[in-house]
Amino acid sequence: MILLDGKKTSKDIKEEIAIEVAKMKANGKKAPHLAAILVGTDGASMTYVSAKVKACEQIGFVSTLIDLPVETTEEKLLQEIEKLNKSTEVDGFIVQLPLPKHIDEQKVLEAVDVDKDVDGFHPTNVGRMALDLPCFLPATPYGILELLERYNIETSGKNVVVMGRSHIVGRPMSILMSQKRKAGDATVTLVHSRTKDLKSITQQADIIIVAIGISEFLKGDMVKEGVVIIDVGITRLPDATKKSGFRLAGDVDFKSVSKKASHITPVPGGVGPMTIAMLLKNTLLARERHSVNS
Ligand code: L34
Repeated sequence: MILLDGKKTSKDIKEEIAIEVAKMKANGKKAPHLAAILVGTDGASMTYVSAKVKACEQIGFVSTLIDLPVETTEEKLLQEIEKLNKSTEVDGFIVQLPLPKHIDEQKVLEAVDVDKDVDGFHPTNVGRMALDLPCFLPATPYGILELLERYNIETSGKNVVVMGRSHIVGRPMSILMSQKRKAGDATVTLVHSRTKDLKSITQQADIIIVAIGISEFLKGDMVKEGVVIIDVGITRLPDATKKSGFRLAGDVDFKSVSKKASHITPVPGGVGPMTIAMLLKNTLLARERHSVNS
């Protein structure tokens, strides 16, 4: 069994980006600038956003964190987005999800300038992705493609089962894996909460990408020998023996599934760090595009 080490791979990618940034600076160009908007104090969101800011510092990016209170109105958030859209300093920005219930998420994502949408969540970027046009790929699916590529996992003609139809992971992942690309050309099945006879489908899979948000759902008896497993889930489960009071669990029952898998991502240290690395990659691409004009 080979562990698909997202921590190590993300470190490699960050080092590659840092070299590009150093070159930009040596040529008198501005370093990429990423901004992140965080609304509220959700523990997991705070962890992820601070990891993004820290990663920017590591590789020589400029970063701005816009920390807004949970009671922020939709109007105020849209004003902040407009400021970032207009800023000549910021190359790309994200609005960390989930947002508080009183804010219309779709309206917010549509307010982001398509050329600064380094999360790739704007409908224009999603549409461009589906049509194989140049776009910002959403960071988590992009990270999974990169992990599969860097570990030379053959996907062409393979049965790929994507579990979950979220806009952030399952839906884009199913589209990307079916496209003509290195980590692509697969025969994709997307399964969800209404799927019948799930086990018989997952047992046929050569590669399973699990993004359902139900901890330890996929068990050893649901997969075949030699399967490749990508676990996108990350749930905080209460654990009194931990200083933090919780432990992290994926959507995959690692103990039973890893016995049969040829390759598997751990949680933590799998897909999570790859998400951050690819967000940085998108921001570098945004800077390169903007620097054509400035
Ligand atoms: N707008 N919202 C927007 N963009 C995103 O790309 C995200 N996502 C998801 C949640 N909301 C978002 C993230 O950033 C999930 N996500 C994310 C990012 C990083 C990590 C996990 C999820 C990560 O670094 N995970 C570590 C463990 C971190 C911990 O200690 O909790 C890992 O090793 O998996």
